[in-house]
Amino acid sequence: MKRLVSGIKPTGEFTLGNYIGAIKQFVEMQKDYESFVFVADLHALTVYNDPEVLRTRIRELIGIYLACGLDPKHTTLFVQSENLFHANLSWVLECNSYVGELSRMTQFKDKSKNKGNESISCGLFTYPALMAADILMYDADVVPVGVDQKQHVELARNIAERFNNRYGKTFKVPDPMIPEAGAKIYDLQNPTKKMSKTDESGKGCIMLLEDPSVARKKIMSAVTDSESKVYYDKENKPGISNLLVIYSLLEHISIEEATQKFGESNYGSFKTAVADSVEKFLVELQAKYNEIVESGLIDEVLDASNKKVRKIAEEKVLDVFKKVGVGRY
Ligand code: AQP
Repeated sequence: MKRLVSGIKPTGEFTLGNYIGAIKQFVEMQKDYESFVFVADLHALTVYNDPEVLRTRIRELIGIYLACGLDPKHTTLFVQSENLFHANLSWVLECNSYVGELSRMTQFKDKSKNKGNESISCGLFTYPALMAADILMYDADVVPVGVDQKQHVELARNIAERFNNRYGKTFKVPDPMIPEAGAKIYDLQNPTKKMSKTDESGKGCIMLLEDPSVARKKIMSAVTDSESKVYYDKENKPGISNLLVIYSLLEHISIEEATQKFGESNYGSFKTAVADSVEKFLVELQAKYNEIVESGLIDEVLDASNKKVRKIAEEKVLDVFKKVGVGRY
């Protein structure tokens, strides 16, 4: 069975963008792939996070993964930092990456924009090497990610090929997998910008654990355009197109079907339908989440998976250490 590896950073309240762009894919693929899905907590350290809040978010994300339908029978869920080998492999891969290629990462350029060098952490610059370690550690065949992370998976491929050429075949070269629809969900107030969990105002983001009635209001006040016809046109109607994508994915229909359904509707009734759909999704998700939190399942799942991922990772890191010549192996 082919392997799938992916993760999410616990850097803020998890969004509908994280669900549609990432978790939904993991759930749909878990029966066909041996899946490893983790909480990328070491990645969260690239910017300052309050330690108590970070600890809370780590558990929250495991609860969300389970509530969204990741099944421990098919998916190994784990916390990245609890497998100490990720940081070891990351260092070796960092030493096999170049400043030039890391400087070309658009996420780094975006996240460091308007900040001086004295306030950008070195980790923000080098974290794609850690991401490569997360992926290459488990010999991933596919890495499902939103479109914004595709460049990092391509970098992981380059690092794997370079390492294999230098030291002999060690890593599988992974493929990124981008969902066809909904690869990027946009901010409801600024539909040309990605819906992001570290957005300061939060008005344009649907949070997975927020009060569903608040989420409803956010949909109702989403920015649209002055025309009054519902159809998909990402360039000229980014707000309506974003809502169509959200609706179609939550209702499991195509964008064409959603467009047909609302082609004659005004924006008010279209938004009401999207708000109903989002509200229903959140109510059901949160009910499952609360049940999971109370059941103690989170620790049970993590304790069981830790042994498995550490064993795989130790073997890989020792092989790498041997090949590069460090230690007494
Ligand atoms: N708006 C989005 N649309 C589609 N996919 C998204 N993802 C995140 N936001 C959207 C996908 O979720 C996965 C995990 O991402 P992450 O949280 O580890 O990092 P990120 O992409 O940087 O997410 P955020 O929300 O923007 O977080 P911050 O603000 O902390 O950087 C990835 O597959 C991502 O594509």
